[in-house]
Amino acid sequence: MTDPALSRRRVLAAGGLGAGSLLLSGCDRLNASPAFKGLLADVGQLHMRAQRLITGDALAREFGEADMSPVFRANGSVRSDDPIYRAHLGTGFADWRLRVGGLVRKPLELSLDALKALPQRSQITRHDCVEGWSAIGKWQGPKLSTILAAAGLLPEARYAIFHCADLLEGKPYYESIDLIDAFHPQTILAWRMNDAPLSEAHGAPLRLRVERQLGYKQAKFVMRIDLTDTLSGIFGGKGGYWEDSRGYQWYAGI
Ligand SMILES: Nc1nc2c(c(=O)[nH]1)N[C@H]1C(S)=C(S)[C@@H](COP(=O)(O)O)O[C@H]1N2
Ligand SMILES: [Mo]
Repeated sequence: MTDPALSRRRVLAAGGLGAGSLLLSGCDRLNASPAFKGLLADVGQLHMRAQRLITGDALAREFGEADMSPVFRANGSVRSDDPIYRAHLGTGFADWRLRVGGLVRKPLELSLDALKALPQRSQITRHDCVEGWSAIGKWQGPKLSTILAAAGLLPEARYAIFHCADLLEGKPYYESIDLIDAFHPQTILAWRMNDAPLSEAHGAPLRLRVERQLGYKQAKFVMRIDLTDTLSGIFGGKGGYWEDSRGYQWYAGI
């Protein structure tokens, strides 16, 4: 119902706010009432929640410095025996490059310095491993969205695949996320953890932090990011090392 005359008649029938000025002052009075303000706030919350459900933009909870775990254990691979990786580790990753390719307009090769020079995000979040432990840590690095924007996605791009330097039980570790999580504001490529450069055990020089997902999605030792239109044909086709080998859930939302 958008007929102004009709809605005006309804207003009049409902209690007699007549002229424009009266309507205004009526609104002012309403606005001043605490109950009405509360109602507006509730509607705002509801709208935000609904919108985030639709856009997938809900943020993972962030914590304060005081909440950081005194010990953040390292899990899965805590080193890579790949000779090229070991050589890069030995030289402080000075000549190492993160490669970004696949369904992009402009493939990139980014040095650690280049990644550090991009706008940074820092976040204190809780890491939840399916093996039954959690830890709160601080992560810093450029947003993945910044890097993907620089590479320019081709229209067919659907997934970002993270190729890692380590093998688990002889097989390369890898992970993947869709573009909603890839462009999520808390999805970063962390080179810094708890105010220090990432250690080897935690995935030096670079790891994924995708904060609304379980521990196994947080790919360590990330060497290459490939944009694809499908997960099939990549290793076991289920989108990740654990997904392929143990049938772990691909989305792995917390
Ligand atoms: N490349 C690689 N990434 C990985 C793993 C791994 O074995 N290799 N293990 C995963 C699992 S199961 C967890 S819980 C976290 C552990 O991260 P942390 O060592 O920093 O605690 O890394 C994830 N990312
Ligand atoms: Mo894990």
